[in-house]
Amino acid sequence: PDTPLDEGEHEFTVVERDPAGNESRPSEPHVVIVDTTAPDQPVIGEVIDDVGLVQGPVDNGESTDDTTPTLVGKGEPGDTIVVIDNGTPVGETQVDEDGNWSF
Ligand SMILES: [Ca+2]
Repeated sequence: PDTPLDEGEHEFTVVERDPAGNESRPSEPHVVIVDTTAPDQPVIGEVIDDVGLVQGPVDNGESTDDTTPTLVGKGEPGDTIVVIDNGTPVGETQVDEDGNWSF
């Protein structure tokens, strides 16, 4: 399109016209959803330690002996959560249909 599409759902169809001016029936629709809005700022709900004598949630700034703690939180279903450790991405996980994610 010459004009950028608005945010939201766009149902495209096409019609073919020959040099004599005969037009086909319209094509089956093809729906495209334009989404240029960033998700809300996410929150790390909890970090869980499941190793050793002391287990359970690890508070912000607290120590743990679990070298593979589990991070959990909420998000928009279908979105991807990118986990970043000291500025370096270390993995990704999907937000499930109930809005929960875990890594
Ligand atoms: Ca522990």
